[in-house]
Amino acid sequence: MLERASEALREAQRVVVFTGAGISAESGIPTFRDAMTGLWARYDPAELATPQAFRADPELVWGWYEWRRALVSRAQPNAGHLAVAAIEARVPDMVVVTQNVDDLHERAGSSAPIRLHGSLFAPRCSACAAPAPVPSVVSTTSAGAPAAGDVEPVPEGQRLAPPTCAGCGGLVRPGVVWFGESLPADALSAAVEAAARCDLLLAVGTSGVVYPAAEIPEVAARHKATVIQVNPQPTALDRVADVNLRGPAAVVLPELVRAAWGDGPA
Ligand code: BV8
Repeated sequence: MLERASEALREAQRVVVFTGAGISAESGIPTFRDAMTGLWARYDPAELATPQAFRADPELVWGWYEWRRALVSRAQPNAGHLAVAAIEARVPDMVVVTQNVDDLHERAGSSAPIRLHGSLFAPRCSACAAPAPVPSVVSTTSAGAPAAGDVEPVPEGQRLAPPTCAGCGGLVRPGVVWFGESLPADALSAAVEAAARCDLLLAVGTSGVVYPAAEIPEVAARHKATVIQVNPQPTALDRVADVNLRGPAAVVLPELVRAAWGDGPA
């Protein structure tokens, strides 16, 4: 399997790497469906990641996203993210399409991932949509405000009042795509176009259940690209994958890069 996958990767001229929450799991970021650890266990993420939830209880939803942003800010990219950047360094025509809202691909060296579901680091006004500053610190600790730029851990389940827009006074919301919201049209069309023209798509760490993002590997398969999946578990994408590499991204992706080009990611 690894031999066939590495040969296809080495021969590929146009590559798309399509990632989900699983690629960040080994950085300590819970995947979307197990993100509800601890106090958050009593909420269904699909309920919390909605405009309705934010309207009903903005402090609960803002607290959840700030907890996740603090977690990401204190995490490091893992060998899986680094291997994706290593592939980008070897395949000139390569596009990263991510469903994730963390910034670990960028921090690993991927230049400009297509972000289908937005980012934890691009808050905006929920009323006038003006971009809002990322809070420099999350002032939740009673031990005085940490130095600017330090992101204190946010206790799980902590309600936090969202900031208000400097322009119109509206509530600031996370810059992510919630369930029931349309994906950014330019990002989605760029991702579909990249999938339609690639000759290899690597699907990493996604359950393939959230649409329309989950269509991306299907578009590649329809256009006769080789689809390789990296995931320790079976997923909805098994039916479109030509090769299933069963294992964690931080182990399998560096192995794949070494097998394809003889040396590990820098
Ligand atoms: C929309 C941002 C139009 C927020 C997220 C059919 C067609 C179209 C839409 C729908 C449809 N049916 C239902 C819908 C609606 C809905 C949807 O798809 N629902 C699903 C649940 C059925 N889709 C939408 O609402 C989308 N919008 O359709 O707009 C519209 C407009 C108006 C009115 C109606 C419709 C918007 C969807 C975007 C939602 N936002 N994220 C946030 O992050 O809080 S989605 C969220 O789930 C994540 O961001 C992630 O992108 C997504 C998928 O999760 P995964 O990344 O796959 O993560 P998951 O936990 O599921 O799986 C992790 C995988 O990793 C597992 O397989 C595991 O085995 C693996 N793994 C674990 N460890 C490792 C690993 N892999 C490798 N290595 C490891 N170490």
